[in-house]
Amino acid sequence: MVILSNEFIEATIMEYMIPSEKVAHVQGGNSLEHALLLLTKSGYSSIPVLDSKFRFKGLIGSSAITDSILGLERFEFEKLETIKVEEVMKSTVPIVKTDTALKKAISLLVDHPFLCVVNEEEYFEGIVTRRSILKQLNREIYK
Ligand code: 4BW
Repeated sequence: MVILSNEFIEATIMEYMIPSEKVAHVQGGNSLEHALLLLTKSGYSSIPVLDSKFRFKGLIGSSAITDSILGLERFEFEKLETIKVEEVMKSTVPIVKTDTALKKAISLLVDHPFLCVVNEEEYFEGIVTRRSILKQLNREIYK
């Protein structure tokens, strides 16, 4: 039987967070063309949307973008530069605070590939990904 250490179970998400400066993101006022370029270049399927003050606003993903330009018979690519990210982004997503317990984050990560972390003033601090948690869990299992 694998017994997880208290250190792991009682940790807060801060220890596993990818800091904001390393997270690819867009602003709500950016065009879908800009967002799609960033998503394609970064290789990520979904990234956070922030406002000009670095407050978290939602998530934008490549499938939401392609869906928004899907016409009756073709993709209307010319629309990419006229539609703004804030019109298409998903804003009802779970967010966690910097002091959220790891246990809570793990249960949310069952349904979401990553969680956005905000501080008390709602400013974006970074993300916690499935990978960062599974990496540590893997270490716990084999130590
Ligand atoms: O470009 C990549 N670099 C690395 N190192 N891994 C990647 C990359 N693209 C995908 N991956 C891997 C990761 O293991 O595929 C998984 C799923 O990617 P996703 O969801 O569908 O684009 C990645 O799993 P993860 O690290 O647990 O990340 C979960 C999700 O978190 C990603 C993406 O939506 C988001 N994400 C991760 N790091 C990010 C990020 N978004 C913006 N900036 C980052 N630095």
